[in-house]
Amino acid sequence: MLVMLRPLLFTLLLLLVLPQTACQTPEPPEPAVEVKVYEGGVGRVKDIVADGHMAIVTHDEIPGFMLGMTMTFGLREDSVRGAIAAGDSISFDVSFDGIDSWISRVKVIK
Ligand SMILES: [Cu+2]
Repeated sequence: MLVMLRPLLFTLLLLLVLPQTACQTPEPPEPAVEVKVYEGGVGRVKDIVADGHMAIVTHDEIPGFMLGMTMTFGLREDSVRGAIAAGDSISFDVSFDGIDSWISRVKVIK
């Protein structure tokens, strides 16, 4: 009798298990990257590089973020890319996501 029931039991077992594996919820998405924005950047554009997508800027201390230095910032916004050129003195905000930094709210001040 048990031998005859085996295929039936196997089928019942499959029916119990299959829907659970088929309907597994997907992995939760990566946690959103936290972007911090530091205001009050002031500096001078030395060069525009990377086909207009980055600027080399000599900047004063950015409060709470970094000391004065010359470094490269991303230009992620079209409006920023079109607004600055080598030699411009600028004020700006810096966004930092833990890996990349880019500038926004850029104003040419001289
Ligand atoms: Cu810097």
